[in-house]
Amino acid sequence: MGSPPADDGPGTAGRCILHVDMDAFFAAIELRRRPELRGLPVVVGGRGDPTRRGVVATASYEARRFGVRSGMPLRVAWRRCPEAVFLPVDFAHYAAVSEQVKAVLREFSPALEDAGLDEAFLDLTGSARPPEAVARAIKRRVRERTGLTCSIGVGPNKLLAKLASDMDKPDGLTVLSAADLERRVWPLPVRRLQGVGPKTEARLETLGVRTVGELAAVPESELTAHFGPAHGRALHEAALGIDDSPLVTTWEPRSVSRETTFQRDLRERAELERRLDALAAAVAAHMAAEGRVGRTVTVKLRYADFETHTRGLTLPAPTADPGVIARAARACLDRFPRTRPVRLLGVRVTGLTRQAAEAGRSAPAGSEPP
Ligand code: DCP
Ligand code: CA
Repeated sequence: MGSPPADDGPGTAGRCILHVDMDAFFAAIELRRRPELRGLPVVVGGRGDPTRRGVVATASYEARRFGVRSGMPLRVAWRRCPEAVFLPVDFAHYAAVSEQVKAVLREFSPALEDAGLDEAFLDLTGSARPPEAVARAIKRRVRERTGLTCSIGVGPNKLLAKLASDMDKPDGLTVLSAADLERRVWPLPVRRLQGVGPKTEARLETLGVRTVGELAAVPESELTAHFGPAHGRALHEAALGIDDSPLVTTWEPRSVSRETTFQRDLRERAELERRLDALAAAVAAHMAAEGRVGRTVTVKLRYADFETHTRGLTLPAPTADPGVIARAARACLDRFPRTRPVRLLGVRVTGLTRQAAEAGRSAPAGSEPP
């Protein structure tokens, strides 16, 4: 007890977790479609009318300077910052943008914990690239695709990664290892730890504990006496930067494929193309039903003598369009030497990501398969 955890920071054998947190999320989205409001205090909440009931969902950093905070009644925000621009909450729009952001994150790691509309954890353990480089690439791609900034924290667990993402907002990138605990985490107020709400904060204050470092100095037995065994232990471990909790990931398929073995071996190009189109259509329909798009189309071909080959093609952009997938599959088919009869044909799409709801809605209607 009490001994600091071994340094299992990024780059060594330990876990490598990223926490991605969008900056002033709802407000940043509103500013994207109302650029004339940039630089002004903007408050997003309720119906956007501070004379009516409702609370602040979020505020631009300019409005926060006046003391406007999430959860505050709009009326109070109005009193603190009368010149603020008040906007209504457009939840459906934010959810669509959130999907776009998550789709970008899934391109970097399939091990993703969706932690809310505007944040997620990513597991990069074992990644060959340094986590800082991946984090910079994520920030760049999120900005390219959505025009929004995020702050990223890198750490050996979820606890430290989440603390890190909040250390350099907005547009920040912070790496925390267990070795940084004393210098960078212990000065923080206990409230910043996950699992410390207003009630726990108040009870810790009666014990003379306000900072994480002060919490770390309290014997575990004292914490369990006050908070019970589970919560006491969790507080003790959090203060020491210990967190073994796994990411709660949702399972994501990596590919969608269909293949057919023919009743009789096929030779004719036209017949092969017809079969290929049908397979491409089935794959595309499955992807569309699952809300997924993919980038790489691969065709598998087995000759009558069982010799099997594949040819693949990566598209410029992910798609679930049956026409695009069928054309890519035909282009792959053209690259097989067609000398022998064929007994099996397959189409697979990999590089799957979730289709951003917004992109889906604004996309032109899918072209018909040829
Ligand atoms: N939100 C809300 N009501 C709250 C808190 C938050 O509706 N009481 C919404 C609005 C936020 C989003 O959730 O935009 C994310 O909340 P955060 O607390 O992460 O705050 P922001 O993303 O707005 O700002 P920050 O840059 O500090 O992360
Ligand atoms: Ca946020």
